[in-house]
Parts: sequence; structure tokens; C-alpha cells
Amino acid sequence: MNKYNHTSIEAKWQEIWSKRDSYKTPSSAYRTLKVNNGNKKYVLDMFPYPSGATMHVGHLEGYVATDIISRYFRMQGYSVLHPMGWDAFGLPAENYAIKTGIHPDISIKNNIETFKRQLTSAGLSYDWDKEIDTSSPEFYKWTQWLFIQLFKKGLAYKKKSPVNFCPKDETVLANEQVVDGKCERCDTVVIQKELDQWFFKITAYADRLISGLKDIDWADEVKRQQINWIGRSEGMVLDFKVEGDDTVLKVFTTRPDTLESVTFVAVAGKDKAASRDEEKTGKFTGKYAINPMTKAKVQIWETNYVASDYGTGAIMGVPAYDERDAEFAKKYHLDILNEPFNEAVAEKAISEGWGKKEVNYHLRDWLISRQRYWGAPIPMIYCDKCGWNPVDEKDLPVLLPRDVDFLPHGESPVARSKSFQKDVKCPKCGGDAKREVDTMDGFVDSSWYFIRFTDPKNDKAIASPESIKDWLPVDHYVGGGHVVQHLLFARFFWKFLIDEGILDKSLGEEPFLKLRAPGWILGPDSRKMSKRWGNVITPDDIIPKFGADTLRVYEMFMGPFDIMKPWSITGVEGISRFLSRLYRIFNEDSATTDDSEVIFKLHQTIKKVTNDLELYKFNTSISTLMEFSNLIASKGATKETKSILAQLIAPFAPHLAEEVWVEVLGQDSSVHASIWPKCDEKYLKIDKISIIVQVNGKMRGQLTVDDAEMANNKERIEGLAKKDVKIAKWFEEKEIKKTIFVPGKLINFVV
Ligand code: ANZ
Ligand code: ZN
Repeated sequence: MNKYNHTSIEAKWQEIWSKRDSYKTPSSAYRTLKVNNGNKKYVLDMFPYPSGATMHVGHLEGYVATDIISRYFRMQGYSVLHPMGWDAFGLPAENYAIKTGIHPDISIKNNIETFKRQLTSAGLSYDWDKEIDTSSPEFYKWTQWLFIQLFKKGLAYKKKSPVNFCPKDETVLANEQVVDGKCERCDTVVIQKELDQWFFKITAYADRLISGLKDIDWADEVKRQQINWIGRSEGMVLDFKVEGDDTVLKVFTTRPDTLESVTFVAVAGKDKAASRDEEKTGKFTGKYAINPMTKAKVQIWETNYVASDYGTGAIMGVPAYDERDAEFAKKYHLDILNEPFNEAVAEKAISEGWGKKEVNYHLRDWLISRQRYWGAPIPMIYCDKCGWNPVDEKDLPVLLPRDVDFLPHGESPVARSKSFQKDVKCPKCGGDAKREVDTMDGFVDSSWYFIRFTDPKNDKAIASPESIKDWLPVDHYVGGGHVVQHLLFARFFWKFLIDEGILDKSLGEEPFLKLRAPGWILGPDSRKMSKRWGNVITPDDIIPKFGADTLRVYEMFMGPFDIMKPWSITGVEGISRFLSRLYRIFNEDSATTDDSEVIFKLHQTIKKVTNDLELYKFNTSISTLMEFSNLIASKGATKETKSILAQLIAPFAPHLAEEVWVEVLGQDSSVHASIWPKCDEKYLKIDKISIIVQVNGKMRGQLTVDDAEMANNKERIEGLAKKDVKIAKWFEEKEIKKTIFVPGKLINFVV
């Protein structure tokens, strides 16, 4: 009998699928002809950063899940868009270039090749015609175009803002390059430098970023993270008159009812604000303020625990009720006053005109400029006469210049390109002008890439209106890690594009209807996979030996999708044996009829796998398939039943399923283009059957069993009768001489 040779089977089908363009995204014309009312499903992965390190098995977890979902939806008759691409701009490639002198363009292309080979070897059904690379001019032309649209609406602006700066390396650092306040590379203490920076005004969308969450299918925890990050706070601004001059000090408080217990007022100091647990320091300004309610005179302090950029940058100190104020008051021996809460303050403040309601947000505008090379140039031009103006849209893209050395010199690397500033003219007055030399944060690319996937080659628009309408919004979005900001930024872009009519309003308020995050796959030692622990397992360690199907099924079988789980090579081996056994079962001669238990179990399996797939319960789908395979192994099955089994395993083990579907069962075309089996409820109806139990011909009881299979089985009925205490007492300590069995009706013990 044929042995399961995963290597040849997988290579063969990967080649055939690629030749046949099996996973090409259907066009809209095709879609309207198709089943399921031409409905679409857009199934999206968070696209990877193609780093120098190869992909490990943990990265694949989400990709396998979306592949299963995509294959399942295709078999359900949906038109599926399932694309993949590369989040290719960013620091690692640039740092690598600084170290080696190899241009990021080249190192990234090599990495992409490796990643793509790994994804393909796992049998993932991406439509590679939809591939995007955010560092290609075809893509970043539109990133720049989007910047300009935001600028035109006043949602992109420039202002002075502090950045992390390493005085030794003379370079601006991203937050993640600052470790314990020191430069990651040279250990020098990082300073704050004021630089002109570009911001996107995401705060204008704060409320809609909260309200939009209510109708989407995301984990509560992820929604909560979004809400916490936005940090909406309802409170009041109250006016304290400053003694001796005509000025008023405005404070923001969420607790106006504590006003009568105020013992000091504090304003933000000049030093950088203290982080949460840092020691609070301050000094008395020599000035006093008047409590608008009690008219008491309190000291005005300057302190590091009040943030200058939140609320009014000033607070009323209520040490009796506010912990931070209490800590500060104790340290500087300020009074603590414990008056009862006064609910009437708010109304009185409004009617007397010394206070008003206000909503504040902790969300800050999004700082998008980077003094870095490997990003999309910000498409703005500065002229002494006309200030900042966007590059004419017909002149996009503003190409990232190649004549740049990557070594840090205290400014944006692009500033040293000779070609970049050559003959630059002001778009407004035509006079000599200069380009912006900063580049955009990589988060800008990932805020809209999912729109581009619908029409990645379009050179007239971010995507055609038809493609947008055909595919958006995203139905399933899968990915994990630190995605709070990514999700906020992408949702902000979406809302902006809807408001601008670039996306049609009918697409709805939210871009990602369902979001699921895979739990981490840990190393065999239950630690996070890392070079440091030497516990990294890559698909290349597993696929040559066990095959892609084993890797896929194992990853989905490890446990619930969304929890952490350690890798186990014995688990891999177990799945490998399961697939070999399956292959054997398919190769055995088929039965001419199915046993009733097989039919019952078949429909139960269809139902369970279908339901579980929709819920991302891949592990229980697989165990159900294992149980059913075991039953067939012992009872045999018809070709029809085996074909259905092949269809049910197709999303999980696509190569094996295709091989047995075509080569063993002799079915037409591809199992992946077949129609997903339907459960027929009529086979699941359980008719209870009563069996009369007699002892020496006298009725002594009754047994109820679930199905005919059971009712016809003499041994099982006999066993059940003996276990039933009410019946068993009639032949206690007596020898059973004979058992008369009428299948499905009666059992009589002769004692
Ligand atoms: C008096 C008070 C009494 C307060 C009390 C709280 C509890 P959220 O919810 O984050 O908005 N605050 C206001 N502006 C601040 C700033 N720029 N930097 C640091 N703290 C600031 O918190 C609002 C509360 O944080 C405000 O209400 C204020 O302290 C403080 F029992 O006023 B509260
Ligand atoms: Zn000008």
C-alpha cells in the first residue's frame, strides 16, 4: 500500500496550484455569478516586517488560521480576498545598513524572498498578485498623497516638540531605542531636543474612536485597550483668581465636589513631567490663589507631577482625597483639609460663571515625522515667503534619494542628499524652496495598507471605487502583539477617508469587523522564543521532516487559538502519525454502504467542524476529525463518506486532502474548489428506543437507548441491564443460564 510521502505530495500540489493560479482573487464580474449571493469575505493578516531573522513557527500561527478561514469561505461559495505583503520601512533595515553598508532596499528584498518562500512552503493560499511592499514608490506615492489630503483638511500640522536625542551618536532615537534613559547603541544618556515635528490630528476623532467600537466583533480586552489609550475624561475647568493681579488660574478637575478641601494649587514645572512613580518635587511660587467657593487663600506651587500638556496644565490640590496630592502635601508640609463632598459646586460654578464643564482626552496627536532615512519622505516644501505647502499631486511620489550615507550626523540623513534639494521650487510662488527632509513613521503605511490590497497596482488612486466597494471593510483580521496604536491609527484613517468621501459612507464606521489575536507559541522550554534562549523553531526545522500539513494541523491542535502554548516535538510527531493513518484510511478499499453509526457520526462531524471553524475553535475541529477517522478506520466507509472527510480536512491539511481527493478518490478538479458539505439534520435525530427486560419471562424493567445501533447490540444491552440496580436485583446471586434477545425489542434472562 502507498506510504504517505508528504515531501512529494506537497511539492506536487504547490506547483500545480501555482500553475493554475488556484488562489487568484475572483473579479467582481465572476463574483456576481457565484453562489452565496456573490458575497465576499476579506480575510487579512497583520502583514509582517521582513526582518533579517527568518520567520519562526509562532509567526505562522495566525497565517495558518487565516488560511483555514479563507479556504473554508471559498468552499462555502464566498469570493475571498486573502492577500499578503510587507511592512518594509523601518529602523532595523536602516540600522543594518549603518552596520554593513548594505542598502535597505537590497537587504529588505532578500528578506522578503525568504519570507515568501517560507509562507509558500506552508501551503498558504495567498493571491500573490495582490502583494504590496510599503517601501516601493508605487505604494508610498499614495502614503504621501494621503498625507497631503490630511494637510489640506488641517489634520496634518507642524509644531515644536521634544524628541529623544543621543548627543554622542548625534541622532534622534525612537522610544524603543531608549533603554533606561540611555541610547541603546552607545549607552550615552539621552537628552530631549526641541525639533519641529509633523503631527496628525487624531484627537479630532477621539469620540468616534470610542463610539465605533460598540458594533464590532473584537475581544473586550482589545476594545478596553483602545478606550484606555484614548482616556476620555469628563470634568470641569474652575477659575482661581490669582491674588494681587488680574489673572485667573484655570484648573482641570474631575472632582469639583472636593473644591472645599483644596489646600494648594499647582502648575506644571519647566522640567520634564515625572512619570507615574517618580518622586514628586516642587517649589512655592510666592503667589496665592483664591478658592472661588470658600474664598480661602492657597499657595500656588510649581511641580513636576502636573503635566503641561494635559487639561489646563494646572490642578487644584486636594490631599484629603487625591493620593498624588497627599504625597506632595506630606512632603512639603502643606495642609490637609477634609471637608465633606459638595455636589452643589458644579451648578454654582456654572451659574456664577467661574467654571464650565469640559472633556479632556489623554490621547495625543500622532507625531509622525522621523529624522530617519528608511521611510516615505514627507511631501512638503518650505518657502520663506509662503511657508509649508504640499508637493503638487502630479509630482508624486517624492522619491527617497539613493545618494545618502546612513551614518548619523545629527539631522535627517536625507538632508545630506545632493539630488534631493536640487531645483526645488515653491508650489505656490515658484521661488526657490526646500523639501522636508524628515520621513514618515512606519505606522502611517500600516494605517491604510489594507485598502491598497484591494487594488495594489492602481496608479490613479489609492484603489478604484469598485475594488473598494467590492472588498471593504475587512471581515476577518488576525494578528497580535503591540497593536493598540496600529488599530487606533488605522481606524482614524478609515474615518477620515469616509468623511472625505474617498471611501463610500455605506462601508460603515469601522474597517475591521472581526479581530482575533493568536496566543503566543512558546519554545519547548515554555519561554518566549528568542535567539537568547536558543529555543527558536522555524518552519524550516519542521517542514522538510514532517511536512507543511503536519505543521499546520499541529499548530492549530496545540490548544485554544488565543492562549499561550509551548511547542512540543512529541505533539508534532503525534500529528504526523495521525496524518499517515488518515492517508492509509483513504487508500483502503471503500465500503459499498455506510454503517448507521458512520452516517450519524459523519453528519455530527460536519456540524461540529463547521460551527467550530466559524468560532476559531480549530483545536476542537481537529479532535472531532480525529474521532471520525478512528471510527472509519474500524468500520470502513463509502467513497462518498471519505470524500466528505477529505473536504472537511482540506482547510487544515490542504495538500493531503487534495492528493486523496484527486488521486485516490478520483474526484474532479480541486477539493479546494468543491462545495463545503452540509450537515443533514435528519441523520442526527435520535429516536429513543425502549427495550423490555424480563427475568424468567416476567417483565422486571425497561431500558431506553439512543439509537438503533445500540438497540440491536446484544452484548451492550445485556451489559446495561446488569448495571441497572432495579433489574439486577432479580438475578442477584443466581446463575444466568440463557439470554434470549430480540433485537430492538426485548431481552429475557433465564436464571
Ligand atoms: C481634584 C481631584 C480630587 C482630582 C480627587 C482627582 C481626585 P483624569 O481622569 O486623568 O482626567 N489633573 C488634572 N490635570 C492634570 C495635569 N495636567 N497633570 C496631572 N494631573 C492632572 O484625571 C483628572 C484629575 O487629575 C483631575 O481631577 C486632577 O486632580 C488631575 F479626589 O482634581 B483632580
Ligand atoms: Zn513660495
